Amino acid sequence: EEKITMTERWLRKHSLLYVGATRHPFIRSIRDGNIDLSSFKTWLGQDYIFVRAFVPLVSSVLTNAWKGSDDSSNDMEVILGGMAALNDEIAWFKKEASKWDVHLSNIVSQKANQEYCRFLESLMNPEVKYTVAIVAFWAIEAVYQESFAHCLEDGCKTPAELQETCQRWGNEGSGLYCNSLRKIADRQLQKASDDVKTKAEVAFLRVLEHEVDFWNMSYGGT
Ligand code: HMH
Repeated sequence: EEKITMTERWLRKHSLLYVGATRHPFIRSIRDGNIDLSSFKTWLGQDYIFVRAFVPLVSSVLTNAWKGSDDSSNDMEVILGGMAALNDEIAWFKKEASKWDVHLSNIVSQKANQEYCRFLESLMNPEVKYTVAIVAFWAIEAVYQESFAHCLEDGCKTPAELQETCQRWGNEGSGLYCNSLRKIADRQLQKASDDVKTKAEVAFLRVLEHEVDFWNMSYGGT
């Protein structure tokens, strides 16, 4: 009998939803070079709001790693690396927004974004186990990594002015970072109770659904 990890099992079981999140028409339109630039600007402004709400979640996961992980020094280093990248990302959003003439201070969070941010907040609840939060965290990062890596493959027609965006999430280092998060998630899942495993699988599915809604929101334009 083949031994597979829990995340691998879930990726196979929910592959339709996973592919829906990682190969969304928004991503396909970048890859095919026919993206509507107003969609891209919508995504840019909304994702800036999202990333700022993501920082407190990562901070909460970091605290839980320090308190409750079996390998807290490894986990803390990986998560802290993610925090550092987010610091960089916020600066990048500001620079990119000015390039596209998007005014970040005027942007209002749209419904799908508000709902995703509310979900992030729910993961910071003290009752939520480290295992559940780290699974969600991995899934959030993995969807972006895989989506944008898809726009960098040979033969893509990704517009030159969007290459940097795709590189930011789709680069090799970002892939290694996601693998580190996935290893932490699988290690935690291995010793988790059935109840925690179920909650983690639900959190994984919620992330995929929110990601699809987020792309839909951007794809639909302003
Ligand atoms: C909506 N999901 C969304 N935005 C992001 N920046 C990431 C994931 C990963 O960083």
